[in-house]
Amino acid sequence: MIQTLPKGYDHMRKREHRIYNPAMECMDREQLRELQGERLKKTVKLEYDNVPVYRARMDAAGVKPEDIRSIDDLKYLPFMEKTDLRDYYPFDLLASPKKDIVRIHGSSGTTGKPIVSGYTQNDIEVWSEMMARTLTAAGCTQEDIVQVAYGLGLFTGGFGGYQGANRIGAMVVPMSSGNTQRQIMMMKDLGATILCCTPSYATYLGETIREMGIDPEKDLKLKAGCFGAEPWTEEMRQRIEQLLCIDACDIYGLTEISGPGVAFECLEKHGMHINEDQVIAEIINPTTGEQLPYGMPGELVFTTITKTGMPMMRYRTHDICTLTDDKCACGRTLARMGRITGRTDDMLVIRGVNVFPSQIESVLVGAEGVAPHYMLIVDRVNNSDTLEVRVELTEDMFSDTVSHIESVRKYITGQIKSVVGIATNVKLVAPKSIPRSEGKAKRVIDNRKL
Ligand code: DLL
Repeated sequence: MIQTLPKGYDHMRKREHRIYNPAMECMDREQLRELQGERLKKTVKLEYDNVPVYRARMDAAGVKPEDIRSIDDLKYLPFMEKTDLRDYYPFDLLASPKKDIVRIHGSSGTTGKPIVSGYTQNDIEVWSEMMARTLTAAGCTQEDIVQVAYGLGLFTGGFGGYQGANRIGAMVVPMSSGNTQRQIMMMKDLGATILCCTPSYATYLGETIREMGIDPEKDLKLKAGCFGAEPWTEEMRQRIEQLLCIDACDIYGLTEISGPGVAFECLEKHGMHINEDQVIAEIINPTTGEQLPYGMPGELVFTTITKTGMPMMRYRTHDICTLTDDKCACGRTLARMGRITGRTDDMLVIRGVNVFPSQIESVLVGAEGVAPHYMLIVDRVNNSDTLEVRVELTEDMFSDTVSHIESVRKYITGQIKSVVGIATNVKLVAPKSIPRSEGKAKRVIDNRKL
């Protein structure tokens, strides 16, 4: 665990909260539920009237649009899945005429065809608003310079960052991902104050900045970052904050529900506020589909209530987290989602034990002598599953004695065993031997599936 905070860190943490749209972000929760109910009714009618797939699903479930009278009736609606987006690719889920679709985004996912989402001009506005709120919560104002190092293209990260900053009136530097040295040169020359990229790329940028002899506190103007698109841990947050001398805020979203900005952290960094006037969030039991109360972990499900191009009804994200509507010190009343602790479909089952990569990451990022660059390699040997945890040594530790390195290995092996409950083969490898990522990191290779 990183204990010491860099100079200047404390005052950054105490920066005052800014809210982009207080009327929506701080609404009385009863009033918010009413608004959600009204918007839900409209969206369900739009879907039923215009999308044959929704009409057939609702007819099969015996629900008509007029049966949806408030947000309490949400539970009667059928679920949508990623497979539906593949099956009805590319345009069969559009609820508006194709001529009204002004943009397409997509994500490749891990298997097969991409999934795409169509946006009307209304949807672009809705999404820009969500991203403006997101950046504002991280401290962004019109005075800021926002470096967008998420990929710009079909992926929603780059455009999302661009639109939000643009809506605020900040100066946007649309770098896209990659080209790390140039990225850092521009960051320094232009005096970027806010960074948007994946947490794995933020780590890579931070390390490269240090290697180039740049002191983030003296030579850069960065103050905060909005990092998401992949799972990360509290330990990783501390590492990024220390490397870059910034506040690192989590940001969540998915292509099917607009993109980044569906939920965002404020500077309290106690979970991500969900833009509930635009989406309804539920947590369900992934096996039974039953709604679960706040505080219980389960699968996150979203229903869009303002989108018109490709609205989504009860979309199963397969992401696992908990929700809370406890008061937040920032003043927002929007409920918050906790960190994504895993996905129902990236959970590894090793010799019958459920293992989430995030559990292993939290051990590795907190351990002394290793860098937060790792891969998990799953295999089957003699009909038994094996899990190799390959992690890089830090430069210092790499040149240390063999016996010290072995004691680090034993310590990490023990910690992982106590967290996930199974024995793993921990392999400590040379610094920089694990491929770096400029976008979403690929950390698991499951050879059992080959
Ligand atoms: O990753 C959108 C995005 C871009 C979010 C930039 C945040 C920042 P997709 O490519 O469709 O969209 O992938 C969505 O990524 O279901 C989660 O599994 C994962 N994910 C996104 N944000 C987070 C996060 C974008 N903050 C999928 N923590 C989602 C953990 C995240 N996982």
